[in-house]
Parts: sequence; C-alpha cells; structure tokens
Amino acid sequence: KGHSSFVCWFTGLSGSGKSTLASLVEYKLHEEGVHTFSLDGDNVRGGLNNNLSFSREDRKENLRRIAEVAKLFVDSGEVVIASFISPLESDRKYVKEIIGQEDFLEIFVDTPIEICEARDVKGLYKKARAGEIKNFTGIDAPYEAPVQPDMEIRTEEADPETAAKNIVEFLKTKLEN
Ligand code: GGZ
Repeated sequence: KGHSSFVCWFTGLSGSGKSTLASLVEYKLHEEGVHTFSLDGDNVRGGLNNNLSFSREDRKENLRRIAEVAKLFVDSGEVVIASFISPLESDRKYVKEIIGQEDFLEIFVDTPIEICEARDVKGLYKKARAGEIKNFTGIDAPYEAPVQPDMEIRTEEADPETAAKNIVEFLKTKLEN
C-alpha cells in the first residue's frame, strides 16, 4: 500500500471549526474523485461509544476505538476524515501509533478559546461556565495544542473555503506519493 489511503485527523476545541473544515474537505475530495469516510462525535459518540463520558480515561478509550475503526477503513482503502477534540498530546500519540504514523496526518484547527466561547454555537461554553457541564475542554479540562502538527489552520486568518482548499492541496501531495 502506498499513500492512497490515510487518516486526516482534525484536533481542536469545541467550536473551533473542525466539522466545518472536515465537510468542506470531504466535498472537495469527492470532486477530485477521492472516496472518503468521516468519523466525528455525531456518528461515534451516539453509537459505538455511547457508554463513554468526557473523563480523561473515557476520552482515551473514545479515541482508541476511533483509531481502531479508522485503521480498519484505511486498510480497506478509504481516506478517513476524523474530527475529534482529542485534547491530550499523549492520546494523539497513542492514536498515531494505532493507525501507524505513515497513515496519520494531524491538522490542528487553531482557534483561540475566546473565539470559540464567543461563538458558542451550541451554548455549551455557557453551560460549562455555569457548572452545568463538567470536564469541558478549555474550561475545566485541558487542551494541549499539538507541538508539530502536519498542518495548522488559524481560522481567524483564513476563511473556511480557502483553508479547506489548502488542506486538500496538502492531502493531494500525500495521495500522489
Ligand atoms: C468537550 C464536550 C463535552 C465536554 C459534550 N468537553 O462542539 P461539539 O459538542 O459538537 O463537540 C464536542 C464533542 C466532543 O467530543 P469528542 O469525542 O470530540 O471529544 S474527545 O476527543 O475529547 O473525546 C461537544 C460535546 O462533544 N461535548 N461534553 N465535557 N466537549
């Protein structure tokens, strides 16, 4: 197997724009004739991982199972797009080991917490500040920014369309190898 299949892993805070970018990237890859499979909280935490909380241990187990599923899809030849907060460097390292570093591309969706909180699309930051949600990433649970991501998207500086275009250009260099 060359690099015709791999995992494109988005990490970033809740509300950072991971899902928006993932959708745009997926759409653009489809236009290029590249088949993809997407994993995110909506299709994983509601089913396979519906017994897991947001404790440190459960997040690790969440990410471990996701990595194993992603690996299965990579083995079947898919480009996998995964969007999870994945807040800890150690857990992302573990994910990378499971998937295999050759097949793992980490994209840091770098949006400052102030902006995520100001947007608060789902009202979760407000609830976290009020103590209604515990262990909320960025409020009372840590987010460790990746030290050496394969790509970093500063969402304040680039509009989603441009950012997605840059990501796809980058992914295509991996597809061609
Ligand atoms: C963080 C939480 C929490 C807590 C519920 N902390 O913006 P969203 O709503 O749609 O995305 C967030 C999602 C994060 O799930 P992940 O599986 O990506 O997290 S991790 O990688 O850390 O396992 C948010 C919602 O779940 N959510 N409670 N306490 N986000």
